[in-house]
Parts: sequence; C-alpha cells; structure tokens
Amino acid sequence: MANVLRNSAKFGFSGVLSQLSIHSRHGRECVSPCFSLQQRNSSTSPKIKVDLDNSTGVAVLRMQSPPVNSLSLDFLTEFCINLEKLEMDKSCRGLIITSTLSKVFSAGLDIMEMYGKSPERCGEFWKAVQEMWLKLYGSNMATIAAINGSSPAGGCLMSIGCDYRIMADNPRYSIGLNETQLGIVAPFWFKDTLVNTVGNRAAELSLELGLLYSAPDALKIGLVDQLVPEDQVLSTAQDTMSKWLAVPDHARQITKSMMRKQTIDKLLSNREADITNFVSFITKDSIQRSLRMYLEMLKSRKA
Ligand code: CO8
Repeated sequence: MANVLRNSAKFGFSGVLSQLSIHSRHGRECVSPCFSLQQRNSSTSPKIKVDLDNSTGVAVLRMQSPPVNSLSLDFLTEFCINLEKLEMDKSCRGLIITSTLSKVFSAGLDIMEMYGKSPERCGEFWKAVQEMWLKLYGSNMATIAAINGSSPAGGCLMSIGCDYRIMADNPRYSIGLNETQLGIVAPFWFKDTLVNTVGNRAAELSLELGLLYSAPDALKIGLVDQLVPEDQVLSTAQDTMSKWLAVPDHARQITKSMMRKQTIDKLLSNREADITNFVSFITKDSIQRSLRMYLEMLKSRKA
C-alpha cells in the first residue's frame, strides 16, 4: 500500500530532457562580439558530491564548483542525474543540499550561459534549468537546503525548491530573486515558487525591486525558516531531517503533492512556450547589453 501511495504521489515528470524540441532553428551566435569575457574552462571533475547514509536514509548533496557554484549546463545536468538516482533509490528518504565553498551556497544561473550564446544553446540551457526545478520541487524525498553562504537568483530558486531552509546566521550572506537588478525577469514558475513560500505581497516587493535579503531579513519574511551559527548549518539540517522523516513518507508525499502539484503542472503544460519565451527574451540585444553591464559590474567590484 505504501508503495502504491508512494508511486501515486510521484508527480510524473521523468525522462524529460530529451522529449522537448526547441523552436528556434537559427544557428547564429548572439550579439556583443566586442566583449570577450573569458569563458571558464569546463572541468571534468565532479561539480556535485553525494553521500548517502544508509542507516538514516539521508543523502547530503554538496555543490563543489568553484568559484561560486554557478548553475551552468554541465552543473545542472550533473545535479539532475544525481537527483534522479537518489529519487529511484528507495533507501533514500531525505536530501540535504549544501555547498563546500566558503561564503557561497550558489550564485544562481551561470550568466555566461546566457551571454553571447546561440538560441539553440540558450534553449538547451533553459530546459536544464526547468528540469532542475521540476525534479527538486516535485521530489518525493524530504528536502532541506542548508544554506551556508549567499544564494542569489537561481541559488534562491534552488533553496525555495526545498521543503525547508536553514541559513547561516551571517548578515553578510544574502538570498533572493534579484533578476530585475540584472535587467531580466524571473519567469512565472520562479514567481509562483516565491509566492508559495513568502506570500503574494512579500513576493511582489521582492521581485519588482529584485531584493536580496540579508540572512536576518530573509528570516523575517519567511524566505528561510531558521538561522543558526555557520558551523551548525549542516548538523541542524541533519537534526531537522530526522523530524521530517518521523512523518510517514506516503502521508508527507501526498500532502506535498497537494501543495505543489498545481504549480508544477503549470510549467509542465507550458514548457515549450516557456523555453521559446526565454530564448527570444535573453537573445535580445538590449538584454544582452544588460547582462554585459552586470558582468562588468561583477568584475569591477573585485578591482
Ligand atoms: N555566473 C557566472 N559567473 C559568476 C556568477 C554567475 N551567476 N556570479 C559570480 N560569478 C563570477 C564573478 O564574475 C567572478 O569571476 P572572476 O573571478 O572571473 O572575476 C567569480 O565568479 C567570483 O565572483 P565574486 O568575486 O563576486 O565572488 P564573491 O565571493 O565576492 O561573491 C556572490 C559571491 C555573492 C555570489 C557574487 O558573485 C554575486 O553576487 N554574483 C552574482 C549573482 C547573481 O546576480 N546571479 C544571477 C544569475 S541569473 C539567475 O540565476 C536567474 C536568471 C533567470 C533568467 C530569467 C530570464 C528570462
């Protein structure tokens, strides 16, 4: 019975990456040829490390892609493969996501994946972003984000895709959907996930202004659930997970599905249109210029 319920609670979005076609057929590269930011070498070393404790049924997924765990196509592909493996493993009931990097949980989508790329590549990238969110938001596992550093934009999306968020109590770390600050717009499913987390008004303010919240402010609006000293983020996540796993899986999963299914179905039934929208938006000259200025700003902060 539990198995039947477990299966019926699955949200049914498996095996997806290959099923969608991208509308654009142009082979051209995007604009801005004069601005050549150095592309990071793609590394063959794993960007994700997963440890599953068979005695507790809890896996810890560590993001380990310096300098900032940005979500590149390679990163997202590896993330999804690991998530799918854990999802299929009946002995794994809980997942904790954290970072091995000091100060950064994830810097969000890799901006270099959206800058100066062909429409085809942008479409492939966006499909992988969708896939990451679908897998995480709809996971049957209990999921906890152990946020041990800053977590803007896509990093925030990953965090609010989990069931519970524990953040390091450090006012220097920030979290939020800051897309408008880059001159880009968070799509409806980013917005829906935020609304489901903090409510409509806080989400409206947060999205329109592209606010990044310090850890204490994030707690105040409910963007994170708990702050703990930095060195206790993972241990607290593990303690908290044992409470989540004390609830019978099938009851928790069906309830989770009840809360999230509508939001997930909205993207599932609009996936191709969402990809088309992203590609046509991100490849516009004006948007490419905004991204370029933002990248320059990031670099100049260091200088
Ligand atoms: N993508 C690519 N490279 C990045 C990113 C990123 N998201 N963030 C930082 N980097 C690079 C920096 O340019 C820098 O490169 P280099 O060493 O070559 O100069 C390197 O990573 C290190 O960065 P910092 O020196 O800034 O590192 P800090 O530890 O000081 O700060 C932060 C870490 C706080 C994470 C900081 O890097 C930061 O704020 N980054 C920008 C985060 C951001 O704004 N991300 C938004 C990405 S967009 C997104 O996720 C959703 C898009 C939705 C699209 C919808 C369109 C329709």
